[in-house]
Amino acid sequence: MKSTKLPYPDQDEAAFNIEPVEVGLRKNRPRSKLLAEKQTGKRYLGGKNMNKFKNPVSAGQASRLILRHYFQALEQAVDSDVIIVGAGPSGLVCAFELGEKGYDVTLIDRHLVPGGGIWGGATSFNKVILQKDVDNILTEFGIPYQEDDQALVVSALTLASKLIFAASSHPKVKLFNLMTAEDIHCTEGKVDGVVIISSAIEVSGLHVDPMVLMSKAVLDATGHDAVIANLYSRRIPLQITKESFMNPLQGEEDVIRNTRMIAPGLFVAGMAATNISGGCRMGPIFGGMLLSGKKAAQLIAEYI
Ligand code: 48F
Repeated sequence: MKSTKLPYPDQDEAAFNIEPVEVGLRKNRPRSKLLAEKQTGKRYLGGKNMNKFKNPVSAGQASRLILRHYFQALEQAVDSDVIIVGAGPSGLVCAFELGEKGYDVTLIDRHLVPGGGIWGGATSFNKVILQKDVDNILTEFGIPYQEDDQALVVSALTLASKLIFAASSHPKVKLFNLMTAEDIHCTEGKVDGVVIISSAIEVSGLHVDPMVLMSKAVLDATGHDAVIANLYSRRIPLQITKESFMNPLQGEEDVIRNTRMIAPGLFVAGMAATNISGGCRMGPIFGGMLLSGKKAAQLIAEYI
């Protein structure tokens, strides 16, 4: 019977085992390999060695490391300087800015993938538009842009991933996805913590108690729902005026102006700020969101 060789190493490993030959650096070897060899001083051996790990990781080792490091971070988040609820553009920028100022920041988002409303651009066309005024912020975050018709055009995917990277890799910021804020902690009228629960438990509707993370200030960056501001207002009524009609020229300035402290220790930014202060809706233009995050960081730093 004729055997058919399948092009996968696991199925026919011998076919892929290329014996390494000790030759010097040859001119016709790919540049990337030559460079790697030069830097490491080791010969790139090709096929055979790629099938083996010199430092394999076992399942138990992986579980242990994940638990150790996740709960280490979560324990540190029990007491931080600032808790930011919502990792959309305003929350991510604020977290990074506060981290840069040296504050310990806990950033939580209820979704698996942070980034909020950035990813889909406008009606799923994945580009977003920003005012030329914020080109310095894009440069700060290493986000490439194109200038066209007096505005900046950016890939929604790049904007989301770069902001997430900047916040989640910052040593002063702890970002927890799949974590929902379901209430606020208040001491003598001052907001000083957030009640959290795993999003999986929240979605399942199981009867499980949440737990509390404490901080000196809390930022509501939950977008349209302004979850935290509304939770506060349920107990101590705030003057809440819902978002007004779509008008980006107006709305982009409203969102920055309405970024503020609304109760002792409680701040609002982004669409949450618009949605409690009657600001105009602004669609896929993001300069206001970035500046709102920056302003929130400045106000919070002055407060704590
Ligand atoms: O809505 P969102 O992107 O917030 P934003 O910073 O930006 C708005 C823009 O994306 C866009 C726009 C541009 O002109 O209007 O809509 O105001 O992101 C809000 C984040 O908060 C999370 C949610 O998953 C999202 O990623 N979030 C909402 N409720 C909770 C929450 C909650 N209860 N707990 C934790 N995270």
